[in-house]
Amino acid sequence: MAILNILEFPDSRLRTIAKPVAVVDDGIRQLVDDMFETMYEAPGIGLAATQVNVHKRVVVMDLSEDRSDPRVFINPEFDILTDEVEQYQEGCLSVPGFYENVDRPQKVKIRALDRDGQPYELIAEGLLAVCVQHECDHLNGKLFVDYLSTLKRDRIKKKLEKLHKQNA
Ligand code: QAP
Ligand code: CO
Repeated sequence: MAILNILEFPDSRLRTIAKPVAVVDDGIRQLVDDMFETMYEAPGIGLAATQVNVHKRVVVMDLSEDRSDPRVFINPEFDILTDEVEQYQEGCLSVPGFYENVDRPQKVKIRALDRDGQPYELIAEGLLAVCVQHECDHLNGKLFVDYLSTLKRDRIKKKLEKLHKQNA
């Protein structure tokens, strides 16, 4: 297992569109394990492979308090099941220290492969629905800050750029 480096906004590599996984093999399972270790260490509740500069459609998530509910989504897709939107305060390991409200559809039906390559479906509401949409966005090169005003996004960008310069 290994802790992977997490890319931070405004790194242009976060804009890469991830490729579908053709075969769920041991290499993908190794990536999944490393992503869990990286997410738990951060700590976070969700991580997309894009964030660790691997451009494959792989997401890991654990919304439990005690890290007892690891979920794997390979080649995830979702359908929106309701017109209702819900506002959640979102954060992101790639946008550390910033949390903003985002509106998203409240109920989705998810299709994905598990770590054995078996397809499954899941109806999600609440935080799970929000988190799946947030992580699927990463696989398409999109970040939660893209839903904010240009002013807010530019402020976050400048602050993070300043921090990155200080740390360089
Ligand atoms: C995505 O985000 C998410 O700023 C997962 O300093 C979050 O795990 C979807 C984190 C909220 C929906 C709602 C963020 C850790 C973790 C930070 C995360 C930070 C340290 C974020
Ligand atoms: Co994120």
